[in-house]
Amino acid sequence: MTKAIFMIGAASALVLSAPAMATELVANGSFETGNTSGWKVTSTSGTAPQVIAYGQASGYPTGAFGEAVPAGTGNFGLLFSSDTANPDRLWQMVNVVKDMIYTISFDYYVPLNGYSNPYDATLALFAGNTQLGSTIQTGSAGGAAPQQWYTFTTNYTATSNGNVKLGLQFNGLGSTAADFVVDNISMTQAVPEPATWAMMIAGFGIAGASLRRRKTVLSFA
Ligand SMILES: [Ca+2]
Ligand SMILES: [Ca+2]
Repeated sequence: MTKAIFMIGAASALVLSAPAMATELVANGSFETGNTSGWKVTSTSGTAPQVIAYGQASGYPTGAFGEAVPAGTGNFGLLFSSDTANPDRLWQMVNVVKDMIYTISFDYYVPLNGYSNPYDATLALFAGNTQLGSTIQTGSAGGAAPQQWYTFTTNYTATSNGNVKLGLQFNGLGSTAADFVVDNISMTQAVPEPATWAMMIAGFGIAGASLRRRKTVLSFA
C-alpha cells in the first residue's frame, strides 16, 4: 500500500512539474510581422510566395488577387500563387534533439479565384530532404476544396542533433494553377496529454497492486 501511494505521489509530482505549454520552435509561423522575417524563400517560379493581409480585396502582393481571404489567425498569412511547374519553397532552420518526437502543424486555405485556373497545385511539408505526411492537392479528386481552412498535423522524430531545415514546398502543376494560403506553421516537442498522464498513473497503481499480490502469495508458500 505504501509503495503504491509513493508511486502515485511520484507520478503526480511529474504532472505538476510538466510545462503547461510546449515551446514553439518556429519563428514567425503566423506571419504576424506582416512579412517573411524568420523565413527563407527559395522561388524558382518567378512569382515568390508573399505575406498577404486578410479580409482585403487588394491585389497581389498585398492581397489575394482581389479576393478577401478570411483570417486563419491574426491579420496576415502567406500566399503561394505561382503558375508554373517550378517549385517555390519557404523554410527555416529549427534546432532538434535526436530521437525526440515533434508535432508539426499548419493551416491552409485555397482561394476561389486561383481554384478556377485549369491546373491544380500541391503543398508538401519537409524536414531536411524527407517529406512528412501526404502531399496536399487542390481540386476535385479528393483534394482541398476552396474557401475553407484546413489543418495539417504530423509527427516527426528527429534523426540527429542540431539544425534541420523545416519547410513547405509549393508546386503549380501547370500554367495557370491554383493557389494556397498558409498560416500558423508550428513545431513543438510532443508532450503527453493529461489523459495519457492519467493512464500512466493508473498503470503505476496497477503495477503496485500486482506486486503486493505476488508478494502475499510468496509469503504463504
Ligand atoms: Ca496569421
Ligand atoms: Ca496560381
